[in-house]
Formats: sequence, C-alpha cells, structure tokens
Amino acid sequence: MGMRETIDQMRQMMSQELEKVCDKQTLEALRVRVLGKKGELTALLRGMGQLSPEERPAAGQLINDAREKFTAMLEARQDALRAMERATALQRENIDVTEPAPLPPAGSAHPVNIVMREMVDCFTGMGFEVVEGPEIELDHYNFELMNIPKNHPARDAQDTFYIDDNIVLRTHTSPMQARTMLTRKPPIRIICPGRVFRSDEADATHSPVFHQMEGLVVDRDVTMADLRGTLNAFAERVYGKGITTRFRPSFFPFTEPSTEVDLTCSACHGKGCRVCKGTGWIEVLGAGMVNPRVLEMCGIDSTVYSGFAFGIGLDRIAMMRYAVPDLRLMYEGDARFLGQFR
Ligand code: 2NL
Repeated sequence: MGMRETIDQMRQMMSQELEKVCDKQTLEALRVRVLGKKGELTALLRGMGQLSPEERPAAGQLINDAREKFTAMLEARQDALRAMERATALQRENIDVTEPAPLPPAGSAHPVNIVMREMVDCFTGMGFEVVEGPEIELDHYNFELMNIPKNHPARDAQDTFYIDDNIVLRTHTSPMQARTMLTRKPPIRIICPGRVFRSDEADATHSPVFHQMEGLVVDRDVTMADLRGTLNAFAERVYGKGITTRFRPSFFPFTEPSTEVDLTCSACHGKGCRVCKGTGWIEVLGAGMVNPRVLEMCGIDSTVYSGFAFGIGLDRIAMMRYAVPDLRLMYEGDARFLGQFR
C-alpha cells in the first residue's frame, strides 16, 4: 500500500472516530494515537528513511500536509465539544423567571394590635389624629398635669415604675395628650394608642405591661352629648349594628364628671348571658369631661374651651374577642399562640 493510501485510511479512521468522541480524554487519546511520539503518522515519518532521496520531498510534503489536516480536524472537534459543553451548561443554569417563588414565612398580627388597628381606623375615620410618644415619661406629664398630685394613691410606688424621682414608665397614654394640649391650639381631636406600665404581679388578668388607647377632644362647646355620640358611633362601627353604650357615674382625677362606659354585650345582644353575667352589658372604657384644672394646667382657657376624654384598655377587649383565657399568653411570645390570629 502506498503512502497516499495509508494517509487516506488514517484520515477516514480519524473522521469516524472523531464523530464518536464526546469528551476531552478520548479526543486526547486519539491525538496521541495519530500525532503522538509513537503515533501512526509519526511512525510514517520515521519510515521515510527507507525511501529513496528522490521520493523523500514528496512524501515529506504529504506527511506534513496530513499533520496539518489532522491537527485541524482535532481542533474542529475540540471546538465542537466546547460549544456543546457550553450549551448544556447554559441549559442547566437557565432560570425560569416565571416560576412562582416560594413565599417567605409570613408573620401575623398580634391580637392586641388587631384590636388597636380596628379602633384607630374607626377614630381616624371620625377625624381623629393618631399621636404617639415616649413610654418613659416625666412625672409632671404622667401625674401632675393629670391632676394626680403627690401622695395621690394612684402614684403609689406599688403601681408605678419609677426610674427616679421625676421619671416614670407611663401608667397611661395621657401624658402624650397633655403634651399635645401644651403645644397646639384647639380644636384638638386625637387618639393615643400605646403601651403602658403598672407594677402589678402578673396573673391571668394582670400584666406589668399592657395597652391602652385614649381619646381627647378639645374645642368650644364640647359636651357630654358629643362624648356619647362619639362612643355610640365607635360601638356600632367596631362591634356591629345595635351595639350601644350605657354611662354609669364614676370618678377619675382628670375628668369631671367621669363615667364608666358599658357596651351592649355582643354575645347576647343585651339579652343577658354568661359572658355579661346576665346584665346585658360589658364594661369597656372610662371617660368624662376633661377636668377644667387639667385644661388650665395644659395652657387651655377653660372658660372658652371644654373637652371630653376616654380611655380604653385594649388587652381585655382582645381577650374577650378571641376568648383568650390568660393575659400572660399575650406577652409570652409563644409562636403557637400567636400563629392563630391570621
Ligand atoms: C380607663 C379610664 C380614662 C381619660 C382616660 C384623659 C386624658 C386627658 C384628660 C382627661 Cl389628657 N382624661 N383620659 C379620661 C377618662 C378615663 O381612662 O379606665 N382607662 C382604661
């Protein structure tokens, strides 16, 4: 067999083999088999010694051309392999941007916050503005301006957390209302929701931290009828049609007159049941006409202006609404409890 045929066979073998090659190692093995030091084409080059001097240049040319050709074939295959590798990598790494993402675990609102938000919605709907302020307060705002003088039982160290002689953890949200009266002119229509503190032993119905929302309206000609109308509207909005209020006389140092406010029992609609102990009413808040002394101390002329105020304990309302048997559950942060209010 002549050299030309041998090379031609080699070329055929290579193109057959190359088609099957699908990884770098096999490709390299084929290169070594043909072009390596002990390769088939190299052997052919070595065999040139047997040829006559006249035949050598043509044979050398053939072998060199073949080497170039084979190298190009191997490279072409290598390029094809790289392209395939890239294509599969792209395929693998392809991101489906339309695939719905797994949602992060969502939290849920705290029962006290659910109640607070509903009430805030109700009162802001009636034109009240939300005002928030510090939980650490001056004795002056928390007590003095609320007509609770030194030695008043409400200031007893048993009830109040004192930071020092002049600084306390607010025992109600009233100090923020005093701050508002001191810095604004009537008409004032505000609600102050927030965390308040009393030095109570924790049990099923007491906690040293709890929540309150107070409301305050100061303007010319504000009367108890305005208070009644506002609270009746609140009762219907938050508890539903047919729920109204009942006022019973009471006493607070910061209001005069003062009243305890009951709402129609929403469990029996006033007929009398276990929830309301047969009375048809549930005690929900305290209220009254702002004591003129409080108005004066807060820089408001009580001969021109009058006001009403109310305070609602939010924790007890949340407990009744969701039948929570123990107030401590509200503050323990147990996810099994909190996860139930979605
Ligand atoms: C209750 C009673 C009440 C107020 C809070 C108030 C605020 C100012 C002036 C006058 Cl700035 N009063 N707040 C009035 C009456 C009752 O809360 O039992 N809360 C749970």
